[in-house]
Amino acid sequence: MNTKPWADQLFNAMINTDRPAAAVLIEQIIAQGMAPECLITDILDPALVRLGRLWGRDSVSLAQTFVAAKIAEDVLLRCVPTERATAPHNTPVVIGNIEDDFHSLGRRIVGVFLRAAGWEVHDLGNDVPPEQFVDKALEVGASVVGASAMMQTTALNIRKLRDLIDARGLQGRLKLAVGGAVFNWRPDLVAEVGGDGTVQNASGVDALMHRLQAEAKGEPKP
Ligand code: B12
Repeated sequence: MNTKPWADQLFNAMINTDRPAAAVLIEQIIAQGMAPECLITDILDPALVRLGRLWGRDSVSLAQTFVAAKIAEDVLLRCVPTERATAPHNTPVVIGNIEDDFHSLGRRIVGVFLRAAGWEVHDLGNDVPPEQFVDKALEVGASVVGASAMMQTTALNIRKLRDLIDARGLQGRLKLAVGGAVFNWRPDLVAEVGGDGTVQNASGVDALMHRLQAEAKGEPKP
Protein backbone atom coordinates (compact mmCIF):
# COMPACT_ATOMS: atom_id res chain seq x y z
CA MET A 1 0.00 0.00 0.00
CA ASN A 2 1.48 3.37 -1.05
CA THR A 3 0.76 5.58 1.94
CA LYS A 4 2.74 8.66 0.86
CA PRO A 5 -0.20 10.46 -0.84
CA TRP A 6 -2.21 10.10 2.38
CA ALA A 7 0.67 11.39 4.51
CA ASP A 8 0.91 14.35 2.08
CA GLN A 9 -2.83 15.04 2.39
CA LEU A 10 -2.66 14.91 6.18
CA PHE A 11 0.33 17.26 6.11
CA ASN A 12 -1.64 19.68 3.87
CA ALA A 13 -4.58 19.63 6.29
CA MET A 14 -2.11 20.44 9.08
CA ILE A 15 -0.50 23.44 7.41
CA ASN A 16 -3.95 24.69 6.30
CA THR A 17 -5.06 24.31 9.95
CA ASP A 18 -8.04 22.33 8.59
CA ARG A 19 -8.98 19.99 11.42
CA PRO A 20 -12.33 18.87 9.86
CA ALA A 21 -10.61 17.92 6.57
CA ALA A 22 -8.08 15.86 8.51
CA ALA A 23 -10.91 14.05 10.33
CA VAL A 24 -12.63 13.18 7.02
CA LEU A 25 -9.34 11.96 5.55
CA ILE A 26 -8.66 9.68 8.53
CA GLU A 27 -12.12 8.10 8.23
CA GLN A 28 -11.51 7.51 4.50
CA ILE A 29 -8.17 5.85 5.19
CA ILE A 30 -9.63 3.62 7.90
CA ALA A 31 -12.54 2.71 5.58
CA GLN A 32 -9.95 1.47 3.06
CA GLY A 33 -8.80 -1.07 5.62
CA MET A 34 -5.60 0.43 7.02
CA ALA A 35 -4.64 -0.82 10.49
CA PRO A 36 -4.64 1.96 13.13
CA GLU A 37 -1.01 1.23 14.13
CA CYS A 38 0.10 1.66 10.50
CA LEU A 39 -1.87 4.89 10.27
CA ILE A 40 0.23 6.24 13.13
CA THR A 41 3.63 5.05 11.90
CA ASP A 42 3.14 5.41 8.11
CA ILE A 43 0.94 8.51 7.88
CA LEU A 44 0.90 10.57 11.09
CA ASP A 45 4.62 10.21 11.96
CA PRO A 46 5.91 11.26 8.47
CA ALA A 47 3.47 14.20 8.33
CA LEU A 48 4.71 15.46 11.73
CA VAL A 49 8.36 14.96 10.83
CA ARG A 50 7.82 16.97 7.64
CA LEU A 51 6.11 19.71 9.62
CA GLY A 52 8.99 19.71 12.08
CA ARG A 53 11.51 20.24 9.26
CA LEU A 54 9.52 23.27 8.03
CA TRP A 55 9.37 24.65 11.53
CA GLY A 56 13.13 24.27 11.80
CA ARG A 57 13.37 26.60 8.78
CA ASP A 58 10.85 29.04 10.34
CA SER A 59 8.37 28.27 7.53
CA VAL A 60 5.39 27.42 9.76
CA SER A 61 3.94 29.36 12.66
CA LEU A 62 3.42 28.19 16.22
CA ALA A 63 -0.35 28.43 15.54
CA GLN A 64 -0.06 26.02 12.59
CA THR A 65 2.01 23.69 14.73
CA PHE A 66 -0.52 23.90 17.52
CA VAL A 67 -3.43 22.91 15.24
CA ALA A 68 -1.23 20.18 13.74
CA ALA A 69 -0.74 18.84 17.27
CA LYS A 70 -4.52 18.88 17.81
CA ILE A 71 -4.99 16.96 14.54
CA ALA A 72 -2.37 14.47 15.70
CA GLU A 73 -4.25 14.02 18.98
CA ASP A 74 -7.48 13.39 17.01
CA VAL A 75 -5.69 10.74 14.95
CA LEU A 76 -4.26 9.15 18.09
CA LEU A 77 -7.61 8.97 19.85
CA ARG A 78 -9.20 7.52 16.71
CA CYS A 79 -6.47 4.89 16.46
CA VAL A 80 -6.38 3.68 20.05
CA PRO A 81 -6.94 -0.03 19.53
CA THR A 82 -10.24 -1.31 20.88
CA GLU A 83 -8.89 -4.83 20.93
CA ARG A 84 -5.43 -5.88 22.00
CA ALA A 85 -3.16 -7.36 19.35
CA THR A 86 -1.88 -9.88 21.88
CA ALA A 87 -3.12 -11.28 25.17
CA PRO A 88 -2.25 -8.86 27.99
CA HIS A 89 0.75 -9.94 30.08
CA ASN A 90 0.16 -6.96 32.42
CA THR A 91 3.82 -6.31 33.09
CA PRO A 92 4.05 -2.81 34.58
CA VAL A 93 6.04 -0.14 32.79
CA VAL A 94 6.30 3.57 33.61
CA ILE A 95 6.47 6.30 30.98
CA GLY A 96 6.46 10.10 31.02
CA ASN A 97 7.92 13.23 29.48
CA ILE A 98 10.93 14.35 31.47
CA GLU A 99 10.92 17.54 33.56
CA ASP A 100 10.23 20.71 31.48
CA ASP A 101 9.14 18.74 28.39
CA PHE A 102 5.58 19.20 27.12
CA HIS A 103 5.81 17.37 23.77
CA SER A 104 3.23 14.76 24.68
CA LEU A 105 2.45 13.25 21.26
CA GLY A 106 5.39 10.87 20.95
CA ARG A 107 4.91 9.60 24.49
CA ARG A 108 1.20 9.04 23.96
CA ILE A 109 1.88 7.06 20.80
CA VAL A 110 4.39 4.95 22.74
CA GLY A 111 1.70 4.33 25.38
CA VAL A 112 -0.84 3.26 22.75
CA PHE A 113 1.61 0.75 21.26
CA LEU A 114 2.64 -0.65 24.64
CA ARG A 115 -0.96 -1.11 25.81
CA ALA A 116 -1.80 -2.83 22.53
CA ALA A 117 1.14 -5.18 23.13
CA GLY A 118 -0.25 -6.14 26.53
CA TRP A 119 1.77 -3.96 28.95
CA GLU A 120 0.26 -2.31 32.02
CA VAL A 121 1.23 1.27 31.23
CA HIS A 122 1.58 3.88 33.97
CA ASP A 123 1.71 7.16 32.07
CA LEU A 124 2.81 10.03 34.32
CA GLY A 125 2.17 12.73 31.68
CA ASN A 126 4.28 15.81 30.94
CA ASP A 127 6.98 17.57 32.97
CA VAL A 128 7.72 14.64 35.29
CA PRO A 129 10.48 15.06 37.90
CA PRO A 130 12.98 12.17 38.29
CA GLU A 131 11.70 11.23 41.79
CA GLN A 132 8.22 10.60 40.40
CA PHE A 133 9.53 8.12 37.77
CA VAL A 134 11.48 6.15 40.37
CA ASP A 135 8.79 6.24 43.08
CA LYS A 136 6.11 5.05 40.63
CA ALA A 137 8.36 2.26 39.32
CA LEU A 138 8.98 1.01 42.87
CA GLU A 139 5.27 1.32 43.75
CA VAL A 140 4.02 -0.72 40.78
CA GLY A 141 7.02 -3.08 40.53
CA ALA A 142 8.21 -1.92 37.10
CA SER A 143 11.69 -2.90 35.88
CA VAL A 144 11.74 -0.27 33.12
CA VAL A 145 10.98 3.45 33.03
CA GLY A 146 10.66 5.24 29.69
CA ALA A 147 11.53 8.94 29.55
CA SER A 148 10.52 10.98 26.53
CA ALA A 149 12.14 14.28 25.51
CA MET A 150 11.85 16.25 22.29
CA MET A 151 14.33 19.03 22.92
CA GLN A 152 18.06 19.00 23.54
CA THR A 153 17.67 21.04 26.74
CA THR A 154 15.00 18.80 28.21
CA ALA A 155 16.78 15.60 27.13
CA LEU A 156 19.66 16.61 29.40
CA ASN A 157 17.22 16.52 32.35
CA ILE A 158 17.08 12.73 31.87
CA ARG A 159 20.65 12.66 33.25
CA LYS A 160 19.12 13.58 36.64
CA LEU A 161 16.87 10.53 36.41
CA ARG A 162 19.91 8.32 35.62
CA ASP A 163 21.77 9.77 38.62
CA LEU A 164 18.79 9.19 40.90
CA ILE A 165 18.43 5.54 39.78
CA ASP A 166 22.12 5.03 40.52
CA ALA A 167 22.04 6.96 43.82
CA ARG A 168 19.23 4.71 45.06
CA GLY A 169 21.29 1.63 44.15
CA LEU A 170 18.79 0.51 41.50
CA GLN A 171 21.16 0.40 38.50
CA GLY A 172 20.82 -2.90 36.67
CA ARG A 173 17.46 -3.58 38.35
CA LEU A 174 15.60 -0.53 36.99
CA LYS A 175 16.35 0.08 33.32
CA LEU A 176 16.05 3.46 31.62
CA ALA A 177 14.56 3.62 28.12
CA VAL A 178 14.82 7.01 26.43
CA GLY A 179 13.25 8.37 23.28
CA GLY A 180 11.97 11.33 21.31
CA ALA A 181 12.91 13.12 18.14
CA VAL A 182 16.10 14.62 19.58
CA PHE A 183 17.57 11.12 20.15
CA ASN A 184 16.91 10.33 16.50
CA TRP A 185 18.97 13.32 15.34
CA ARG A 186 21.67 12.89 17.97
CA PRO A 187 22.04 9.18 18.84
CA ASP A 188 25.10 9.98 21.02
CA LEU A 189 22.70 11.68 23.45
CA VAL A 190 21.44 8.25 24.59
CA ALA A 191 24.80 7.50 26.25
CA GLU A 192 25.25 11.12 27.35
CA VAL A 193 22.07 11.04 29.45
CA GLY A 194 22.75 7.49 30.67
CA GLY A 195 19.97 5.74 28.73
CA ASP A 196 19.99 1.94 28.52
CA GLY A 197 18.31 1.89 25.10
CA THR A 198 16.13 3.69 22.60
CA VAL A 199 14.13 3.15 19.42
CA GLN A 200 13.35 5.58 16.62
CA ASN A 201 9.60 5.09 16.65
CA ALA A 202 6.83 3.37 18.53
CA SER A 203 6.78 0.24 16.37
CA GLY A 204 10.00 -0.95 18.07
CA VAL A 205 9.05 -0.05 21.62
CA ASP A 206 7.53 -3.41 22.66
CA ALA A 207 10.73 -5.26 21.71
CA LEU A 208 12.90 -2.66 23.48
CA MET A 209 10.90 -2.92 26.71
CA HIS A 210 11.06 -6.74 26.61
CA ARG A 211 14.83 -6.63 26.12
CA LEU A 212 15.39 -4.17 28.98
CA GLN A 213 12.98 -6.05 31.24
CA ALA A 214 14.92 -9.31 30.59
CA GLU A 215 18.23 -7.53 31.32
CA ALA A 216 16.86 -6.12 34.58
CA LYS A 217 15.75 -9.56 35.69
CA GLY A 218 18.97 -11.24 34.53
CA GLU A 219 17.03 -13.43 32.08
CA PRO A 220 18.36 -14.55 28.70
CA LYS A 221 17.58 -12.05 25.94
CA PRO A 222 14.10 -12.58 24.39
C1 B12 B 1 4.37 19.28 17.70
C2 B12 B 1 5.52 20.11 18.28
C3 B12 B 1 5.23 20.98 19.34
C4 B12 B 1 3.84 21.05 19.98
C5 B12 B 1 3.71 19.86 20.97
C6 B12 B 1 2.28 19.38 21.08
C7 B12 B 1 2.15 18.11 21.86
N1 B12 B 1 1.02 18.00 22.53
O1 B12 B 1 3.00 17.22 21.86
C8 B12 B 1 3.90 22.45 20.69
C9 B12 B 1 3.36 23.50 19.74
C10 B12 B 1 3.16 22.56 22.03
C11 B12 B 1 5.43 22.63 20.84
C12 B12 B 1 6.01 23.50 21.76
C13 B12 B 1 7.37 23.80 21.79
N2 B12 B 1 8.33 23.32 20.94
CO1 B12 B 1 8.04 21.86 19.69
N3 B12 B 1 7.88 20.70 18.23
C14 B12 B 1 6.86 20.01 17.75
C15 B12 B 1 7.32 19.21 16.51
C16 B12 B 1 6.85 19.96 15.24
C17 B12 B 1 6.84 17.78 16.42
C18 B12 B 1 7.11 16.91 17.67
C19 B12 B 1 6.27 15.69 17.56
O2 B12 B 1 5.19 15.61 18.14
N4 B12 B 1 6.71 14.76 16.71
C20 B12 B 1 5.89 13.57 16.36
C21 B12 B 1 6.13 12.42 17.29
C22 B12 B 1 5.16 11.30 16.98
O3 B12 B 1 7.43 11.95 17.04
P1 B12 B 1 8.49 11.79 18.18
O4 B12 B 1 8.23 12.85 19.16
O5 B12 B 1 9.83 11.66 17.59
O6 B12 B 1 8.07 10.41 18.89
C23 B12 B 1 8.35 9.12 18.35
C24 B12 B 1 9.76 8.59 18.69
O7 B12 B 1 10.69 9.60 18.97
C25 B12 B 1 9.53 7.62 19.81
N5 B12 B 1 9.53 8.12 21.20
C26 B12 B 1 9.05 9.27 21.72
N6 B12 B 1 9.16 9.29 23.04
C27 B12 B 1 9.71 8.12 23.41
C28 B12 B 1 10.05 7.61 24.68
C29 B12 B 1 10.64 6.35 24.77
C30 B12 B 1 11.00 5.83 26.09
C31 B12 B 1 10.92 5.60 23.58
C32 B12 B 1 11.59 4.30 23.68
C33 B12 B 1 10.57 6.11 22.32
C34 B12 B 1 9.95 7.35 22.25
O8 B12 B 1 8.24 7.08 19.52
C35 B12 B 1 7.40 8.16 19.07
C36 B12 B 1 6.28 7.62 18.19
O9 B12 B 1 6.74 7.00 17.01
C37 B12 B 1 8.88 19.24 16.69
C38 B12 B 1 9.70 19.11 15.40
C39 B12 B 1 10.42 17.77 15.29
N7 B12 B 1 11.18 17.66 14.22
O10 B12 B 1 10.33 16.90 16.10
C40 B12 B 1 9.09 20.57 17.44
C41 B12 B 1 10.32 20.76 18.33
C42 B12 B 1 10.63 19.51 19.11
N8 B12 B 1 9.89 21.84 19.25
C43 B12 B 1 10.82 22.72 19.51
C44 B12 B 1 10.66 23.87 20.33
C45 B12 B 1 11.84 24.82 20.38
C46 B12 B 1 9.46 24.10 21.04
C47 B12 B 1 9.14 25.30 21.96
C48 B12 B 1 10.28 25.78 22.85
C49 B12 B 1 8.60 26.42 21.04
C50 B12 B 1 8.32 27.75 21.70
N9 B12 B 1 9.00 28.73 21.17
O11 B12 B 1 7.55 27.82 22.63
C51 B12 B 1 7.95 24.75 22.79
C52 B12 B 1 8.49 24.03 24.05
C53 B12 B 1 7.51 23.21 24.82
C54 B12 B 1 8.21 22.37 25.88
N10 B12 B 1 8.80 22.97 26.90
O12 B12 B 1 8.23 21.17 25.79
C55 B12 B 1 12.12 22.36 18.79
C56 B12 B 1 13.22 21.78 19.70
C57 B12 B 1 14.60 22.30 19.30
C58 B12 B 1 15.74 21.53 19.92
N11 B12 B 1 16.77 21.32 19.10
O13 B12 B 1 15.77 21.13 21.03
C59 B12 B 1 11.61 21.41 17.65
C60 B12 B 1 12.62 20.37 17.18
C61 B12 B 1 11.22 22.32 16.44
C62 B12 B 1 12.42 23.04 15.84
N12 B12 B 1 13.01 22.48 14.80
O14 B12 B 1 12.79 24.08 16.29
N13 B12 B 1 6.11 21.84 19.95
